Amino acid sequence: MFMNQDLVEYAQSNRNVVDAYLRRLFSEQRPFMLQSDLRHAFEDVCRDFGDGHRSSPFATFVHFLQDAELRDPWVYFAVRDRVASWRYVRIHLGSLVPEEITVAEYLGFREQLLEGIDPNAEVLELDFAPFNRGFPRLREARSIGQGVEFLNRQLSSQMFQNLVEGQSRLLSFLTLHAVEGQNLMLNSPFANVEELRDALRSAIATLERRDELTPWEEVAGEMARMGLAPGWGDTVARAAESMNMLVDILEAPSPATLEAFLARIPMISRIMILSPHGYFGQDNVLGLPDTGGQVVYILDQVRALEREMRARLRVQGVDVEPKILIVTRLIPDAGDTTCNQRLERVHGCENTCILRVPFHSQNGEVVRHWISRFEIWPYLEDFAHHVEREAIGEFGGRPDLIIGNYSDGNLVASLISRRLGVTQCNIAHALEKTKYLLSAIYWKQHEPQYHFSCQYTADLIAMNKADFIIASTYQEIVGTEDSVGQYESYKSFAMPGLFRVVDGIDVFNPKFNIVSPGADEEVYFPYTETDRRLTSLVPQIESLVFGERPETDARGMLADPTKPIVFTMARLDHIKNLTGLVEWFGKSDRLQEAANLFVIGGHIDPARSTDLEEQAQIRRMHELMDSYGLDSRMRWVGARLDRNLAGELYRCIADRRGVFVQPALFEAFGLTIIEAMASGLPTFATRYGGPLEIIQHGKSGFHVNPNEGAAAADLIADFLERAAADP
Ligand code: UDP
Ligand code: LCN
Repeated sequence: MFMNQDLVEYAQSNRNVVDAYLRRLFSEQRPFMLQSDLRHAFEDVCRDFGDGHRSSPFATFVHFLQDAELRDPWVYFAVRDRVASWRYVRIHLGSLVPEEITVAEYLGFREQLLEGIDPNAEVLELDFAPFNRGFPRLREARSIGQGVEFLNRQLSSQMFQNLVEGQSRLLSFLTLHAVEGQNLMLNSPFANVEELRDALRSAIATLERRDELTPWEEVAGEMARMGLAPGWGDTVARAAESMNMLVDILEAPSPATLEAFLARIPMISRIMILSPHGYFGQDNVLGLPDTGGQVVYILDQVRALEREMRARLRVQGVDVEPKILIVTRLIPDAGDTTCNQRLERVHGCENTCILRVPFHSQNGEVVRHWISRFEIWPYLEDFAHHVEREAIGEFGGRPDLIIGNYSDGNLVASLISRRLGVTQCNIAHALEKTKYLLSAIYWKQHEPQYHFSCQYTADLIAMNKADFIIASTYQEIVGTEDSVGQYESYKSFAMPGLFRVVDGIDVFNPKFNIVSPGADEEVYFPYTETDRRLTSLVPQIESLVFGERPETDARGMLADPTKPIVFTMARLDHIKNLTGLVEWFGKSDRLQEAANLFVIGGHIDPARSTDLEEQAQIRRMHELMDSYGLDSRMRWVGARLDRNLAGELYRCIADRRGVFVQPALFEAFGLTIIEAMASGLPTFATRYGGPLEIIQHGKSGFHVNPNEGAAAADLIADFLERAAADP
């Protein structure tokens, strides 16, 4: 604990050190300082006052500082002494002793200092904590993200402590339970748990007399007379096993049996997945603005989900066909994509479709053109109404589960799931808040371009409304010891003039569950598995990389095709920092000596882009290629590759002893990283965000700091030089 007696005593008996530290901070003449600035300043003080102070309580305090606001004679500090644990402290230049303050006081000072908000003005303060009162929460930071296991333990211990109540709740749930109007598990109202237990005992005895593989249908009549409906299993052996589990739970519930039994109960057959923004399609869309990993993730997810739901329903003997609808926006002027089609079957699925619903302007007209994800907020409420109606029509009723994706999809999921009373799951993919430094406090500056006022409000509503949230990594929820998690950043923040959030989300809530995405092994497999390789695609890939086909949308022609290739591929937006990588390459003679650079992203002609940010990046890319004279050492292609071609491309780069670089300023997860790694490419990825958890630096790849381009270029050059000497 940082705010202990030791710290206060240290400050009292080392007033000169604390004074020197504060004065050192003030000497920068900045109202706001970040973690690295605060640590550097203390280094300077230790140089003057002696190394002994490095192990003092004050050093520990400084180590935990996240940021500071300064206005003579006060410094206000945000202190994060472990993941998800925040305190606020201020020190006066006169007293020099740290004193703890509330989060509201801290945020109030910040609003006043950075945005000139009158300290006496009325501020709308948001506190979500009371809504979770009484709901179980995790205690240990290391358990964050394992909500389901925790809830199963809670549920079984509650049942154990109050067996009678727990049993009767389970009984009424099993009595009411139905899927698509079909009664499952129990079909007669048992008067009490004793009666249920008796029925289960006789049913088990009956089932165990039959051959194990006898189908449920053959015993269904007899079971129905005992009060038991389908849902226990497709064969008598499986049904008896499920019934035995319930008998065990009614006797003494253990978390493992409860979890296994609940997992067997068929509950879900119709799922609606919402992903409004971007171009949601199966072909020719990846790499278009706002169209990347989320689309890949959902298409992979539905194939797996449909298969899994069908298998689970079958093995429980339930004759219901699962159905999934991916709901997105219909874009009439959809270019060469299928985003103008209302309904599209998903390849590789039997009963999964993309349903597209248009946006309407205020006068009710259909909006024809693509709209950036930052501009779509005004359309979403109307969109939600239309989606609700159309989806109910397609399903023939309500879905069992609604999954939102990204801020917009999660908001629409919140609106519809509230109206329909359906369970809601959120998947963030990327929360914009941590991508842009100080984006909440300076929201007004960003507002014309990004509308964070809408987005962060939507995020708060949706993350609090969701029944469960799937995160890709632990750091997405709570960051690391040094960096703040994406969800954690919603705990408390100020948007001056809009609202002040004193408790926006509880990351200890068991609604958080980590399920990391993967790369489809059919598409992304090691380059060494030669018999699976799609060799017919190689000529097309060679022409992409070496530019023999002039019609390709490309710039640059590699003069020495024998060199290894530094490869990168992403949507061409500012945060992806592809232009950053080009600049590192342009400035590094060593890297240019060791390799060629190959970039896939955006368009070469800015006139072909409809997105302002992409247009700016295209112009920047041309400027860099011109100013560093890169046309013979670098090739840049604006292409939408289909999945098989992309998979084979990574492997072809590996054949040529190349590497993959993901240079983003921040990356929420980063599917390209796992695709490259799965293909066998040595991978260098940003140290900000998900890649920190995907890659173990120096073992399974390398982290690069996107703000230190020269060091990143050296790291890559070192590797290529070593690999050249020792293939
Ligand atoms: N992608 C692609 N072509 C492109 C850019 C991206 O096929 O020009 C694919 C890439 O292979 C990956 C996804 O789009 O599957 C991007 O996902 P990632 O998580 O890396 O980034 P996002 O775009 O979601 O931020
Ligand atoms: C969006 C992103 O920006 C990526 O970091 C993720 O990998 C992708 O979605 C899939 O979740």
